[in-house]
Amino acid sequence: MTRPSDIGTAVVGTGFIGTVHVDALRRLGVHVVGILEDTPEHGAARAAELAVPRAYATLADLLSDDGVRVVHVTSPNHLHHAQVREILAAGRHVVCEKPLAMTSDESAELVSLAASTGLVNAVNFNIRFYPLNQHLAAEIEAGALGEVRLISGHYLQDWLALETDWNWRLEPGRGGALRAVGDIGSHFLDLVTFLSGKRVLSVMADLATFIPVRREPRGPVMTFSTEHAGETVERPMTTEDAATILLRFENGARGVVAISQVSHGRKNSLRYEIDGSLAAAAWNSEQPDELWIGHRERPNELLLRNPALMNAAGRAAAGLPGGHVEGFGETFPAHFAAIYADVAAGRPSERPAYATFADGHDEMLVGDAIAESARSGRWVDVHRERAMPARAGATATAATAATGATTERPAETPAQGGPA
Ligand code: SOE
Repeated sequence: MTRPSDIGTAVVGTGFIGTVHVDALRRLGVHVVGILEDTPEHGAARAAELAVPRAYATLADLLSDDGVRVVHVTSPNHLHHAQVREILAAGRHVVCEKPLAMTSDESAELVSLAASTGLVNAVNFNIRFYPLNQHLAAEIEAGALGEVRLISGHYLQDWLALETDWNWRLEPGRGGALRAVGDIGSHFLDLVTFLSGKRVLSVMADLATFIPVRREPRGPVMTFSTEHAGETVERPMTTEDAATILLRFENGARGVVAISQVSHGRKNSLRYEIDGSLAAAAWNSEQPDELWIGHRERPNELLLRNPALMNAAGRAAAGLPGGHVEGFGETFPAHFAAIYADVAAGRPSERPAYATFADGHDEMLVGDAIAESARSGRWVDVHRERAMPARAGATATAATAATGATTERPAETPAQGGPA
């Protein structure tokens, strides 16, 4: 029986999120054998700071290490496609930060490659793995809310609210043509699709660039950095600071979401409300241990994350007893535990609870529709007619065969009592 400590893993990129990956892997007991950075010197410095045994000079150097079975890709978005393709070709399982690629053509190729290898492939939509989101997804699948009718919410941040705020995501050549939508809108859309089990069929989107010229500082800047000292250079912006999007889901449900990285005071605020025919549920990522349950004919409820009151899916993602608040950092070990169970088995499970490349590709297709709608000012359907192989091991329905994406969840034991 393979245990996490038997699995050697390497991490590409050690910025804000890459460091979170390293920490989470260590909490699981996975052996982080090395890291790769943009230069050997930077890699050596970061390996020393993170107490990681090796700093590789190149990706080829990393892949020549037989002790590496899994590679986590947390480099800037424009590097994902080429790096993931090389990693799969070298027979390694891969966890890639979102968005999976820069374009849906790139992500389609990665889905096909992953399916042909049978390797475990995941996209880091970690927000699925707050315990109450895992719990709610299983409750909705068991019918606790009835038929999902309306999904509303937002994902708001303020770390790019000043014209002097800078990050590689502001450069389309490194972050992609969609910035706020690609970076955090993708989290919201993946999450509500996972929770509801319904995919987005069409969108009506409006994008806004409120800061048309920003001031790029000389030298590197970390994500969420607030240092603005030194000389800067004016840079015209072509990507969106914010988006307002109407959604239609495959069961007829409707949705509306606001996405923004210029909303003062909202540090990392994802909120959703899911209104069903029998009940409703709402959640706030800045108070992640609380799930609001709405009722018409009895008092509303507030479920505090508590393994004793959650279903099997919620319990599996929880690491601490009720009252010991779990947050953003804990979603990574919960997420990776699900992925590494498949790594230990040597292949993807039937219907993973984590987002696979097929799910990451589906988000790219939704992004294409959002960009097209913003250009045309019209409703645009998500174009899933592209023939995609069913994912290795996945039970692809007719709908998912088109993209290989599925929103079905692992079969759950019936809800273990307690509120939805
Ligand atoms: C920046 O918007 C960022 O780090 C995203 O890239 C992450 O995916 C999100 O979880 C937090 O904010």
